[in-house]
Amino acid sequence: MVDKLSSIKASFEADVQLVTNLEQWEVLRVKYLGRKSQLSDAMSLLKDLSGDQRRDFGKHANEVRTFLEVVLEDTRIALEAKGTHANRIDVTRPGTKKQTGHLHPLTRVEDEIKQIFLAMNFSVVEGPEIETEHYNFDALNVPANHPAREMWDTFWIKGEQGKQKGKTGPTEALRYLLRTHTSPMQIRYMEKNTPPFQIIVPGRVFRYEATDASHEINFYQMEGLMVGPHISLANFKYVIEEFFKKFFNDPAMQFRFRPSYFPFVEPGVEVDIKRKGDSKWLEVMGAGMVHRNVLKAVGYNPEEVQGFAFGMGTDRLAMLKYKIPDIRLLYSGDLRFIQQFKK
Ligand code: FA5
Repeated sequence: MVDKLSSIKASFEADVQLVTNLEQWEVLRVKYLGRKSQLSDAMSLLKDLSGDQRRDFGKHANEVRTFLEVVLEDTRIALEAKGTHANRIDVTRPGTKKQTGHLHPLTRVEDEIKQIFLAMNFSVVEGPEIETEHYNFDALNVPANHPAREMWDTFWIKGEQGKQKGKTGPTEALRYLLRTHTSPMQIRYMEKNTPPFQIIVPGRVFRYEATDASHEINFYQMEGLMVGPHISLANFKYVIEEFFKKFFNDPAMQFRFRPSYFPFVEPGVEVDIKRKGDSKWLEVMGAGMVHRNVLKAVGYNPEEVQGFAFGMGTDRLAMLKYKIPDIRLLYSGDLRFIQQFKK
């Protein structure tokens, strides 16, 4: 009988060496301490033994049971510690990259433009995307049937939408449209503010035209307006040259100011730039001195204050800066394109 206990203990000692995880440990526990274990069988024979034998055997069996319990418990603790250890972060393993959001290239370019003008003491103001015919055209010296309206193919909103309010408003019924440029904000701002001031107006504009690599029906502009006593084209030239040199980080870039026509400025200019490495001139904006008629219509005296205004295509500037070959990529929602602009 005592030999039986010794052999249980020996086989347990051999088996416990092979246990490598908690599942195997549980199997081992059941095998050696469970109700159907050899030890349990041996104990059940106790009742058949005589007094001394029973005492000796019982003592021995209890020692073996205690031994098994202690070793099993130590083994469990060791296995658990090993398991916890395996779950710990291994800092030497390559990590999994977290996908984070970032700004759209157009938002980024708009922010860059704003920062440069803010540093020159301009304020940022915004206006409505749905405009009245009055602010988009009439108040900008483009009355109905004026041929210059052809310059801006327009999305009109059906029906008449009420009477015009405001200093420059006509009395007739109003038509609404999707603004074709950010210039209407020139009028809205001048109606409510007194010079001197300098503002930029970022915003989305719409044109009813065919799309191609450089034309969208929905794109972004950045308007600029500076009004005050003695403001001249020389001020415009300085401000805009400063802006472009900073925007393209090219202090040696060249500029060309060509005469142009926009009904709300006189004289009107088109600005071309040539950067380091550019082989030809690039047209970047329309601009000019605010037309006397426009100043008068908002209640300013053109003898006392003058101003310059400009309007540039934010998309086109983004395309030039980041060498984007097709404007439509900016609106494609193609993540392969967008993710190139992660900072
Ligand atoms: C205007 O919209 C005038 N309001 C600009 C202005 C403001 C002139 C103040 C004088 C004083 P224009 O139609 O040229 O002008 O548009 C200005 C810029 O918008 C263009 O130089 C170009 O960069 C951009 N642009 C015009 N049409 C599109 C288009 N379909 N897609 C993308 N960008 C365009």
